[in-house]
Amino acid sequence: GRRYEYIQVSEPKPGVGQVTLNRPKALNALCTPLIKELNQALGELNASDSVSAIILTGSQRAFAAGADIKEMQPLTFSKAYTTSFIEEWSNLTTQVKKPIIAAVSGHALGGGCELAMMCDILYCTEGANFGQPEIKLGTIPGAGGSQRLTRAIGKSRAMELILTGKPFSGVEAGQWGLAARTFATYEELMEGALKTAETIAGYSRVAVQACKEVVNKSQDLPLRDGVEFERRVFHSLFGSQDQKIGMKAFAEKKKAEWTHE
Ligand code: CO8
Repeated sequence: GRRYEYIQVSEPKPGVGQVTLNRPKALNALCTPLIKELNQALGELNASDSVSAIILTGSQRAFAAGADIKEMQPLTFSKAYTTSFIEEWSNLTTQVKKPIIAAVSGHALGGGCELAMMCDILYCTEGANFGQPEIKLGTIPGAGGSQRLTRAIGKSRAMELILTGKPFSGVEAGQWGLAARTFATYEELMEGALKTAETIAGYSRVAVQACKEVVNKSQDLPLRDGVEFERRVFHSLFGSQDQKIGMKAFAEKKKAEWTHE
């Protein structure tokens, strides 16, 4: 919409919200005002009663070419430390309870790669250009890249990529399991992301939020605790209307009409 300078927000299908990074002159480099707008838009989509799933995307040429290097260049340690530089990036993973699908085409470098990895499902084009090139700038990944890339593709590969700064392709992202699916073209990518978002939006919002919560717990908890956490949440869903509605619809061979309660 008109309210934003660096992003666009839309609802391409019922139940689906989309945020499109829109700073083409800098290949969607993630300056602080862009991150502020992104957080605001995601907060609103999260609170919206009409949205169940979210797509986060950039342009065909760039998902995002990283944090804004020109903004960071003069930054000092004391300034970064006292202002908790980039801490608000984590809002994306903590405040948004609805699933976010990253649709990545073109460059996803540095903070752009990290932003994509913060999302719940990552789709990309085969030609997408991922990488953690911070080492070339005399620094390191700062928005979770060293942790999320390593968990996603294993230590040896992540170490090699982060230490050399070498980019990797969408094909490799798919082969290594960083991307859930890859697509030959940009159009197919956007269509695929929309289809998946619509599928998710067709389910009970209560169950969808619980799915996201329990899967994410697997990243933080040991298996035993994770399985126990899952069971507790599973038990709690017997308190939802939608569990009754879903199972009744199955028994009666009808389509469930979710109340999201
Ligand atoms: N920051 C600021 N401006 C950028 C960035 C960036 N990350 N990337 C591209 N731009 C700008 C260029 O400066 C250029 O602007 P101008 O026209 O005014 O010179 C414009 O975008 C177009 O870029 P290019 O002309 O370079 O386009 P090419 O097609 O020739 O090259 C590349 C595309 C390969 C993507 C190239 O632009 C590039 O290498 N960009 C930098 C990639 C990079 O190093 N990213 C990592 C940044 S560090 C980081 O993300 C640290 C994360 C820490 C946590 C998050 C903190 C917020």
